[in-house]
Amino acid sequence: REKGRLMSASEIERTLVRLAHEIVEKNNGGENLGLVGIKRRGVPIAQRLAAMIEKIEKHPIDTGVLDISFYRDDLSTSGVRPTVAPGTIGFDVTGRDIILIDDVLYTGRTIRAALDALFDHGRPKSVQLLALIDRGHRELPIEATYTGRSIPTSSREIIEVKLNEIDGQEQVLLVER
Ligand code: 3GP
Ligand code: 5GP
Ligand code: MG
Repeated sequence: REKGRLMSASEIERTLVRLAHEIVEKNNGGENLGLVGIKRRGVPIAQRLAAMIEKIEKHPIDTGVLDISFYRDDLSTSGVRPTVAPGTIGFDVTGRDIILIDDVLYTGRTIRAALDALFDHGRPKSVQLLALIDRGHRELPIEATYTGRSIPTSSREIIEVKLNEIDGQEQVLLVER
């Protein structure tokens, strides 16, 4: 059941522009940056931010993809963590300042698993975290370096992030399960 719209298309756009500038500011122009989007909706967010930073700073930004479903401790039924072949990121993360990017930050378990997966690919110089929405309810000591919006939610609520590249529409909705 829809309870309201949290962000419109133009609000998403303005928020991403602001986050792109924050990233550039915190990383001295971002020559050493690599952006890594977490499937699925972290990926278009990472690509859009990379395009914005490239426009601001006039140098290319490496962008990669992580699919962490095999690394989630609570999604593995056998109790044995499956091994995932490295190589999905597409550039060498060693020595780089990596920004992990997800649409919604919730318990933090996805990010813990993403750090595992990331370090299987190499040894970054630093790792920062960007979430378009922080909905609270953390179960691990993980916080975002860059946050689009902090939206306190109940555990029965879900944030629906709709992005053109995946959903053919652009908005963020608050929904009751
Ligand atoms: P995304 O992968 O495109 O970001 O986790 C799979 C999808 O389910 C996610 O999409 C996310 O948007 C959506 N989702 C919504 N609520 C939840 C939730 O509470 N937990 C998980 N794991 N996924 C959720
Ligand atoms: P975690 O609980 O590990 O922080 O989040 C699990 C995954 O589900 C992450 O990819 C996160 O983006 C997604 N997720 C968690 N809660 C929500 C939600 O309310 N809405 C959406 N769209 N994604 C969510
Ligand atoms: Mg997500």
